[in-house]
Amino acid sequence: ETLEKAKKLASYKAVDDNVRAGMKVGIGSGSTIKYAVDRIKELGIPLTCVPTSFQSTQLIIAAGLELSDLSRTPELDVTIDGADEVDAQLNLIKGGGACQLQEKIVAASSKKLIIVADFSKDSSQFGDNWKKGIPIEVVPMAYVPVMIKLERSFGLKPVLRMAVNKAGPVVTDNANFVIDAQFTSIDNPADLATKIKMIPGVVETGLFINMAEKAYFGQKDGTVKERS
Ligand code: DER
Repeated sequence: ETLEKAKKLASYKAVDDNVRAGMKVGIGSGSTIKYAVDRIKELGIPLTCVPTSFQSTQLIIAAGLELSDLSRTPELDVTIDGADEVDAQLNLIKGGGACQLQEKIVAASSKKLIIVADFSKDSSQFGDNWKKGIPIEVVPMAYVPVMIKLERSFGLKPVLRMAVNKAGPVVTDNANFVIDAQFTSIDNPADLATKIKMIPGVVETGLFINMAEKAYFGQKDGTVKERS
């Protein structure tokens, strides 16, 4: 349907523009990245892939691509990943799929971070489209004090992310919890990202500031809008 077609359009264009034989490629997580892996498989080019989650690992294996990790492949040519929202400055909110910790580590180990998304992720400011707050990965024993600080110090509205197909909270691939911190507007995302990261117990935030090189947004009319 429309969204899926838009995800596919963005992913195919991004892979064709940015992935070449012999590259070391970080593979993101979520539903959009699936199409990028499909395109890489279709092209049949030899390359080494590093995952960003159990889901990403499964995508790489299912596509018959060469699977590596950051211990063996610490410097990547490009990482392709999805996002929950992209602002006018190419800052990202990620973590809708609770994979932001490994995604940020892999993205930071890459020369380029390329974002693939449908039109619904294309915002000028955070909060224009994404209403679920900033995903924050926390150590389970600290989640209540972290929620208190998020509320008192930054006026955020923190909610512990509960699982759907499992009783209790979502547990990430790194055995942590996720807090979704709802906001009305974020004046200085870089500043907020740093301050949240400094709260004891916070492992990583879904604010990817000044990291992405280019974003591809699939459109309803079959075109792809690019922002860099
Ligand atoms: O969890 C994540 O960070 C995902 O990359 C998310 O931001 C995008 O997932 P989607 O492609 O399914 O929207």
